[in-house]
Parts: sequence; structure tokens; C-alpha cells
Amino acid sequence: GGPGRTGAERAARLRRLALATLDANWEHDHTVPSRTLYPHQWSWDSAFIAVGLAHVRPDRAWRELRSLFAAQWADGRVPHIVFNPALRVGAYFPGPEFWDAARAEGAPAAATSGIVQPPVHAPAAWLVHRRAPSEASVAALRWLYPRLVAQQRYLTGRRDVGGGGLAAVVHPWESGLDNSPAWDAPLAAVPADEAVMRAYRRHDTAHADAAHRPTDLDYARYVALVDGYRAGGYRDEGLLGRHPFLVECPLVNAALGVSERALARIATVIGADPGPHRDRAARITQALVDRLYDPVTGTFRPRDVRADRLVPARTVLGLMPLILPDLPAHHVRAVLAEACSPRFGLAARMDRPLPTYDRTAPDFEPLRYWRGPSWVNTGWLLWRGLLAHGRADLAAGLRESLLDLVDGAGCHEYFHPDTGAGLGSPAFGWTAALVLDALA
Ligand code: 9YW
Repeated sequence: GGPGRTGAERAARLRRLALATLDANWEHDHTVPSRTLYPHQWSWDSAFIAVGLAHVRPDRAWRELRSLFAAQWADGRVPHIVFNPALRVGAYFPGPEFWDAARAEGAPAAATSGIVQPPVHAPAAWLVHRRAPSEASVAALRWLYPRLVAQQRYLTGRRDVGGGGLAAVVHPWESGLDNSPAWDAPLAAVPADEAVMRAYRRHDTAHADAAHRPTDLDYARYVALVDGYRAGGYRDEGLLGRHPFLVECPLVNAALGVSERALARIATVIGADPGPHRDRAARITQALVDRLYDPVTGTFRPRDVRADRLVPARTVLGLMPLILPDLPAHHVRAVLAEACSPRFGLAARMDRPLPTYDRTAPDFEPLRYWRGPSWVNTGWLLWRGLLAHGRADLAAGLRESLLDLVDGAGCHEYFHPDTGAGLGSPAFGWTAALVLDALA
């Protein structure tokens, strides 16, 4: 901690730091996750960032969401990156030339990637409106509503590759947890040739310690997956027969369910029918329980659609279904048992930060990105889930731990799960934004 030790002093200090970080990362109509590592606009970052901006700059919160959805594809997909055309070629790998999305059917005018990220935008839009309701916020909801509905339709329609009512991701990047151990088993089926990477120059390792980032072998597989998807024009027909990585992620699908509930509330505000959204929300929760819950271990885990089995790794993704307010009591208990076990250490007074991977696993890596370090967004999602299920005691412990991390190290991208030391980008957008929300 810094000099001021009282709660009020700490809160004021954190607010100043968070606001300064968001202002420094603001770029004409969006917020960059990081000036050095991620200089363009990222999809789920923008949703988290909007939630934080609602507390301090509500007009920017809406611009953030609008600029992202202005780059939505005709089929409803919201691209995971919208590239800033003013940046020099090579500012980030993989850049627009690698995605070559402009040639694909239904691509927008803006240069974008061709894949998605977790659909946390409808709940974000709802939180922004609820925090700062105004004529402008209702107008923004009216503009966003059909676009959010199209996003849901894309994911629950074309992406229901497994046929069970859930969306499949076609790339680990779509989960937002790029190199999570959750993807190790399904990725093993993706042919990888490290020589592929010699044709490219990675940028991340110039700004961050290579030992903290995904490996070159990971990147070779990431590139191979995009190569195949791009070659098929980013179309989703027949993916099961031709695409080597198809996985139903608990976070992506829990976000889909929460989005339908948010859409029901948005529909009510703008005079549309909330009923169909409530029905879809219930169906998604049921499908998640049916397809991603393993009664033997009592955990939610991603389903590898091609192999038709749950992945073995126990990651923070398994805790994310708690964000569903209608998760059955039995499954709520199971998630809480997993979260409070030594694997994740959730408690009313936490002695260490929440990790992204089972701390007791032999391949737990405290420094490597999504393979152990603590991240504020997954912590914030769990915090919201705990509040939704009336666990104020655990929610308070987790909130305290999140605020301590940022007070101790700054608005870092991620943190050492034992010491709390700051890792990755030191001025990271969603860390700042979600701290503002947790303080409110
Ligand atoms: C990369 C921007 C993105 C996040 C992802 C995170 C990372 C890009 O950064 O991916 O180059 O590794 O994994 O969740 O949206 O913050």
C-alpha cells in the first residue's frame, strides 16, 4: 500500500490512478488496452472499459461501445480487434494484413480481425445505463440493441457447431484466455510447425518478458488456425469437418446467457419484447449445465467438440458460470467449493490473489500469462457472480484482494499470484476500469 492507509484514502488514490490510466489510453473513439502491447481496439476490453468509464466519463463509455459495434460484420460477429488505421504497419502482430478480412463476405469498412471474444457487451451496456441513466443512454441502448441481438444470433446460430445450444470458439484467442491450460488438450490436435513463426515477427516479446508470454509453439498453432479459417473466408459452414479446434468455453457461454438477461432488461427500457430473451437465457443455462458440467469432479470445464469430451485442466474458466443468476443451487455450491478449495483460495479474507489456474497443478506457472497469474477481469466477473448469488462475505474478500493488488502494484495487466507483483503492461485499461467499478 501507499502512504494513506484508511479505506477512504486508498479509494481516492485508486480512483485517481484508474482515471489517469483510462485518460492516457483514450484514443479518439476508443480506449487502447495498452499503449505499448495492444495499441488497437479489443472487443471484450471495450466492454469492461465501458463499465468503468460509466462512473467517470459516461459519454466515452457509449462511444467506446458504439465504435466497436460500428465494425460489426454483416453476419453479426463482433471482431476481436478493430485496427486503428493511423498506426504504422507492424505496430502489432498479427495486424490487418495478416487477417486480410476485407476480402471476406460481410466484412465491415474498418480493418478488423475475423474472430470474436467473449460476448460481455450486453451486460456492460446495461451496467453503463444503470449507472448513468439519461436520454442519451436510452438512445445509445436503442442503437445498440439490434446489434447486440445480431451478435447473440451469430454465436448461438452459426457457432452452435456441437448442436447442443452452445457456441463453440474456433481459436483460443476467442476465449480471451489465449494460452490457458484449458486449451492444451484440444490444441494438441492442431498441426504446429515452429518454422511457421520464422516468417513473422512477434511484437509482444519486444514489450514483455518472453518467459511471461505464450511460447513460439503456441503462436505457430494460433497462426495455423487463423490460416485455415481465413482460407475458408471466415465462413462457419461445415466447420466440424474441416476446422481442427472447436471448443465450448464456459466463460463465452455463461456470457451468452447473462447477455440474454441483459437484453431482456434493455428491451423493456426501449419498448421491445423481453420475453424471448428470458426464454433464451434459461435455455443457455440449461445447455451449459448439460454439456459443460462434470458431476464426477463437480466442475465446469470446456468441451472439446471434436473429441466430444471435457478438457482435463481445472482453470478459472470453470468458475465463470457463477455469473448466471439462474444457475441451479446444486451447481452454485459446486462452483463455490471449487473456488474456495486450495486450487483457487477464494475466502472472506484472502491470503493470496485469485489465480487463473489451479495452483496445485504441477504445470501451474506463476509468471506465464493465463497459466497462473491473477487477472482483474476474471476476478471481477467472479465478484459479480458472488454478489448475484448473495455471497457478500466472499465477494468482499475478493474485492479487497483485487483492490490490494492494484494499490500495491498499479494498474498492471496481470499479477504474480503469490506476491502480487505487477506483470505485463503497467497501464492496462480494464484493470483501471474494473477497479473503478469495484470501488463504486
Ligand atoms: C495478445 C487485449 C488482449 C485481451 C486478451 C489477452 C491479450 C492479445 O490482450 O491478447 O496479443 O496476447 O489475452 O484477453 O483482450 O488486452
